[in-house]
Amino acid sequence: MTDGKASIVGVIAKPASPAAAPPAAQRGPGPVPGPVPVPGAIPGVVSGAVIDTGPRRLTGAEIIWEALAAEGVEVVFGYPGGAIMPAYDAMLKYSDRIRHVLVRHEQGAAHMADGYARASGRVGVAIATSGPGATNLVTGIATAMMDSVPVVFITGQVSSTLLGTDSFQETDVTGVTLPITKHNYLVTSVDEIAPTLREAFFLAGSGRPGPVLVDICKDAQQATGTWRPPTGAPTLPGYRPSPSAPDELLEQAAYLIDHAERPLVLAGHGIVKAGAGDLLRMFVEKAHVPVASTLLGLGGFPATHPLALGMMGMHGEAWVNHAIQEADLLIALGMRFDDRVTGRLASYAPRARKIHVEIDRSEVNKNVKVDVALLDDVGRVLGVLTPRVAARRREPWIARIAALKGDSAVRDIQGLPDEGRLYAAHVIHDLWRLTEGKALVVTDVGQHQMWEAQYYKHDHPRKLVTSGGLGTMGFALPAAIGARFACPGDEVWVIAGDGGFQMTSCELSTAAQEGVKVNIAIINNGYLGMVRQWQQFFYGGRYAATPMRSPDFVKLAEAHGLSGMRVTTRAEVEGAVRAAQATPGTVLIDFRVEQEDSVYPMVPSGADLAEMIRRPQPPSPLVETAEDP
Ligand SMILES: Cc1cc2nc3c(=O)[nH]c(=O)nc-3n(C[C@H](O)[C@H](O)[C@H](O)COP(=O)(O)OP(=O)(O)OC[C@H]3O[C@@H](n4cnc5c(N)ncnc54)[C@H](O)[C@@H]3O)c2cc1C
Ligand SMILES: Cc1ncc(C[n+]2csc(CCOP(=O)(O)OP(=O)(O)O)c2C)c(N)n1
Ligand SMILES: [Mg+2]
Repeated sequence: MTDGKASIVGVIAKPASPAAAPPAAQRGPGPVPGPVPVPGAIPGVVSGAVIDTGPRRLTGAEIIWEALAAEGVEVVFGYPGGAIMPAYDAMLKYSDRIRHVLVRHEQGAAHMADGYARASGRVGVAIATSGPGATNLVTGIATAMMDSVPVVFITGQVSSTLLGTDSFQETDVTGVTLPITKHNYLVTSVDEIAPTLREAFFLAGSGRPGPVLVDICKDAQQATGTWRPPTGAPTLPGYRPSPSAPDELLEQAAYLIDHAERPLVLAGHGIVKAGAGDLLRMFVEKAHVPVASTLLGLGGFPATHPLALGMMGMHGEAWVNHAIQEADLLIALGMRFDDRVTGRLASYAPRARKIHVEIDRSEVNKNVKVDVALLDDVGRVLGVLTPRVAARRREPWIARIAALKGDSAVRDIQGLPDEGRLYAAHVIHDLWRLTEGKALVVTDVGQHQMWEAQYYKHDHPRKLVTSGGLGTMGFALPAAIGARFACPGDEVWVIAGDGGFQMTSCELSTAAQEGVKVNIAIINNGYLGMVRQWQQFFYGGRYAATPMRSPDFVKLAEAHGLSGMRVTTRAEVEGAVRAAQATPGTVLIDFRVEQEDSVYPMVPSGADLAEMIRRPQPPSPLVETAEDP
């Protein structure tokens, strides 16, 4: 199983019901009024109708939309321009089948498609024109690539007759994106459009998911060809998206697990992607193995489960990092031993044998040498392993980890007296409490991202959307808009820094025009906080280019026709969050938090995992406590 759930069954035109929103083509530029959308349905899109199966003569531009509809696409995020104009013109005929969301910058389209894909498990779609439109997608493509997110990017290209002539808005976008896509295509003739898009969706969603770019020449869009609805999966010689681990290796893994006294599961993004959370729970409950999660694995295993330890790595829990260093067996499930996770490789988990379950051969033995590599889907492996491992208890090991927690549990500062100061940790803890841990949270990158990982306990998969591998500032707002389209019934919260939010704040306008409801918490510390923290710790406290002045975020929201609030004390947090929840449309809250707080613990880059910088004790009021109320 993978993220790719793109259906080959079509979503077909049938007359819109009177209750449905008007087709996108008829909408004016103003906000689209109306209720919060129904779960599982994109407003204005009629799904589940009967497919027209016969071949038809259509333009390449029309074939693009037929192909998208055949993949089950309900929403695309994009921005028009010359080389993609034929496709946009044809789109008007398909507006009751596929909703187009007009972004304010192509980077926003990429992140929206990415957020849609992460939240739904389906393939996201973003569209842009050639040249600057395509190059504006690049950061979003790289973001999706680093975190293995299935997105199909469609770009217009100059006519095939002009290729290589430096014609207007010509960029070699397949060349530019070669290293940051799972695969890419340049399409020069109308006959290639349908089979190429078919392959693109298959590649994006199968095996280790990832972004695929299809660059389509303008003359191919304008020419006429024959559209045939696709049947069956494409045949791609040499592409083996579903490897299968041999039985003897599975036996070896079961043996190592049965004979380990201090085993630890490292649960990664692959658990979320494979939808293997329940299988993981059955496995660890039987074998009695505690679970540490990567940032992208959070939610794959319920944070409130007794065997859940929390996040590992640079800003992970101290006891998790110590447990990794003391473990005698690591069972790495769908995670790639990122350097933020391992610290210094030479001293990483020195006492542990290692089992690595991984779908992509290139990840095996890349950073960490392992004893047993199971090249397979993690869900399938867990399904096979659980009946083979012994049911046993490991109380001494569990007790040892509890002792490691000891008085070092930094978390849960909410019991501290309200001294009138507002800490980011307070805000995020309160958000967790006030949303009952059920919100779909989309974070930006920086200190607030780490505090979210530490203080918002995710019990469900796909409810934390965050850029891990590339760490892309500006990700949160557009990704949240995309996630809201994927999960219209969810309460969506953006948690962003004052710096990163400004990188894509233009998408407030998209939220307003499209009538999208997301709540935005800006953790406003007046700094590029994470960089400031490094300057404080490692650069002698010299704050080079990190103090940051911001616009009045409340007025910014209001300028977009949205609601804004400002919170400066902890006493105001609950009222503001409740008001945001109750207010229709996107709401922004500017939380003015302590400016020079830091994220603890911290493993300095390249240090041993056990060498953590810990929160200084008084005078800081954030005292470490073992209490976890
Ligand atoms: C400021 C900042 C600080 C950070 N600090 C931390 C930190 O303290 N701790 C931390 O954990 N991260 C941290 N990160 C994130 C870190 O950089 C990585 O993105 C993250 O650790 C990667 O997690 P992962 O390996 O689970 O996911 P991915 O990078 O997505 O890797 C998933 C792996 O699973 C495999 N896979 C996918 N599907 C399947 C399947 N069906 N079956 C089997 N295998 C599959 C993939 O091939 C891939 O190798 C930080 C990021 C930022 C921006
Ligand atoms: C596009 C981009 N540029 C630069 C960085 C480097 N960087 C990482 S965190 C950070 C600071 C983020 O500041 P802010 O958004 O205010 O969040 P805070 O850390 O203060 O919570 C910077 C500049 C990045 N990750 N992404
Ligand atoms: Mg900041």
